Amino acid sequence: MATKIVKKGKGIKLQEVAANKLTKVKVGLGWEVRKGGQLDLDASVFMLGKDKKLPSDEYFVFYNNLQSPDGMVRHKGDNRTGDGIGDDEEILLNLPYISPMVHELRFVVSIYDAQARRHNFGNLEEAYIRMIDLETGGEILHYDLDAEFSDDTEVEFAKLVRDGDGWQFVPTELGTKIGLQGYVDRFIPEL
Ligand SMILES: [Ca+2]
Ligand SMILES: [Ca+2]
Repeated sequence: MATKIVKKGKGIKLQEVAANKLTKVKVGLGWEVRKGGQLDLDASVFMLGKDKKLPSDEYFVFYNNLQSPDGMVRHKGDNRTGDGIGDDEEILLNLPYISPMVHELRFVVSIYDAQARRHNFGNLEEAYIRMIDLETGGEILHYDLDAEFSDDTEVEFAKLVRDGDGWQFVPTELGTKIGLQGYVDRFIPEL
């Protein structure tokens, strides 16, 4: 049975998060591979307009595009091995200054080339995705990926939706097997 992994008691409470007070946020992704294995996890952010599509390719922040056009979403660089403890990949967000054309942020963690390599989160010794409110230092979300999403190859783990002057925080925990490209296809506007 799946464990409940949103840690409500830790850091700031989810109710407080809902009060649209988030400003600076960090996404942290950490993983450890079983001995002899190799697995590359990637954290990404899709910045969507009112139509729930990317205004342009540059609003997809990932390992090949480390900064959004407004500079307010910054990926600190691809990590391909997960070696070492703590966050192996980090994305920093400065919410109040995100371009007004962006109405929603979708957060996805994926396994690189998972289908060809027949990988899923269950192949990992330990893997987590977390979000931290940098103003308080508190964790607002923490998913144990190998335990909760062992059969999946990606998880859309949270979204932030523009709400008045702030952003509504919604943990989503949607496990999928469509690949990161599947998300790109979903969010690219139809010609
Ligand atoms: Ca990576
Ligand atoms: Ca690690």
